[in-house]
Amino acid sequence: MIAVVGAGLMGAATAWQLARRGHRVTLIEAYDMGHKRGSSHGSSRIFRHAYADPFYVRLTGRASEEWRELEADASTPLLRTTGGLDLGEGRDPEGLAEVLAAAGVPYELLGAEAARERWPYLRFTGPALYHPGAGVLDADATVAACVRRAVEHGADVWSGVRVTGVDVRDKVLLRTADGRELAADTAVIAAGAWLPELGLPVALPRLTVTQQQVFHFRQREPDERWPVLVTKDARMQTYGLPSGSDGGPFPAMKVAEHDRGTPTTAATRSGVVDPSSRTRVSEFVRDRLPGLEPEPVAEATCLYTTTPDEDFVLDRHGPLVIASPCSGHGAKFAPLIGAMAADLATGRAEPHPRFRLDRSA
Ligand code: PYC
Repeated sequence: MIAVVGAGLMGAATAWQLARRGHRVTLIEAYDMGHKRGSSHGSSRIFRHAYADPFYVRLTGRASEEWRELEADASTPLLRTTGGLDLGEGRDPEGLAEVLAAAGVPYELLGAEAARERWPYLRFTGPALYHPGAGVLDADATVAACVRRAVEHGADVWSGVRVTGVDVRDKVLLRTADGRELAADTAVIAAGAWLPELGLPVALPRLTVTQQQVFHFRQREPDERWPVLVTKDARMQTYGLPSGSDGGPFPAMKVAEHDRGTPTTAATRSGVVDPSSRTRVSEFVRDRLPGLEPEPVAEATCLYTTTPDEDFVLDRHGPLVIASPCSGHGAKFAPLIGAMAADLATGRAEPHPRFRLDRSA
């Protein structure tokens, strides 16, 4: 039996991948399924191929295939293609274009004037990289689909059950706050920001947990079709994407800072939006996204768990598989990370060197 600890995007996807391959799985979640305390809630996350690192561009191609598999298995759409724009000198649109060209990913490189004509509701100050394969995935619907299909494929699900101890012998003994004990042949630990608090008998890399804030801004023209946005200049690193249902009944864009979270822990995070982030993001919207009303209509917090090199952790240590810190950019890979964690748990693959616990940062 394989236990999966944590039913966020990575744990839910791992349980789904294992269960559909016919393995006995118990998925354990400390809170209610689909809760909003971690990194996996909300109706919108970015999917994009545009990475400066060809390694991640290749992974996005594999992730696309896994998204289509999950959608087919769950008979539900989860990833909507909108196209995506990369802007600002920090994103280096010309450099990204070279990487996408080498990987065979379709893209267009536009000058500021051409981009302005095409997206008059954005302000462009330099070249823009557009790639049509970017889009938006619904995180809440993905967790729900993975858990539902895992159960339909035979998985057991324990929700509201906190794992308080993990002992590794020839099996893994999991102890829970409500006094249960579960002996698993293998345990996949997908606890995200709770990973440092589990007291695992493995050396973790230095992990930084931050509380991030996201804001939803109404479109002035509901009929406009906005792309995903990733921007980086000397001042700010921001992203934007169509909000989905979190933005309320009218079309809206979720906009947030990627690089300015508040250091915290899963146990002590406030859940209160940092007003200085609201001010900076609203100013950014007023200045750069004139097609949006600059006062947010909704806001939320979430957690990033970031490694020093911002690569993921996806490794095996005896009967433990650690599939956790995704450094704020893992959602787009969820069903692929689920497949990779399932491969590690069942001995079908070795850990990738980039994702090992003991890689040098
Ligand atoms: O994965 O593309 C991403 C992303 C951008 C901001 C947060 N995540």
